[in-house]
Amino acid sequence: MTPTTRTPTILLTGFEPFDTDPVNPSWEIAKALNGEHIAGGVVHSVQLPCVFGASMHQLSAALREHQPQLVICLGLAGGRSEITPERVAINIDDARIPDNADAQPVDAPVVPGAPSAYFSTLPIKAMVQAVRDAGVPAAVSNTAGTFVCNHIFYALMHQLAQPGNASGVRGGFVHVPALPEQVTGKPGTPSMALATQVAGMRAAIAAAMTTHKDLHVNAGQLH
Ligand code: PCA
Repeated sequence: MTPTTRTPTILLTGFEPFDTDPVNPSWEIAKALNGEHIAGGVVHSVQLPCVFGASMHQLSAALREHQPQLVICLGLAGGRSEITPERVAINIDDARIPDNADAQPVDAPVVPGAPSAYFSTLPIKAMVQAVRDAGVPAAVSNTAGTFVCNHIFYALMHQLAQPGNASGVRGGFVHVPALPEQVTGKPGTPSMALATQVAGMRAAIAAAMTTHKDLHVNAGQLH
């Protein structure tokens, strides 16, 4: 039998709306890119609940089902003006607001007994450069917070760090700004149009697919 070569899958997740917002740009972006071929891979988008625990289980199921080569989880970071690939996931759940199932953990580990933190295995600096080259503001972020986005980012990196990931699937997390319609009543709050966010993420995904050694450029912050 001749072996069939499958187009590599890029798993792209976005979150359902949370808090008081009726929309979450992270899912709108993922939905818009679902089925697109980018740099030799095909995007498969999955929506995750904004719920501690359940989001992690649904992500694990999606990883098993789709066997992706690359995984990028997206989430909204209200108040940010750029597309921000995250550098590090930490092993803590500390919720300022309840999740969509009304849970509000305080100082609980994401995975008990697991390492304190994991770095993204995405080429975050090359991604920032590629997004900027596409004409879209981007920056490396050094904190994904301690809510459900950090939770899913940590769960992803923990799973990819297990010996079962022998083929070296890479993954990480990108926070995105609010949509203009989310901030109409909030003067001074940054936002970015959906089409711009989609174009930025398309460039970021292409960079992640094609860059195996990240750029050695400074993206540090003093605080
Ligand atoms: N943003 C939240 C959770 C879901 C989302 O889109 C966060 O940054 O944790």
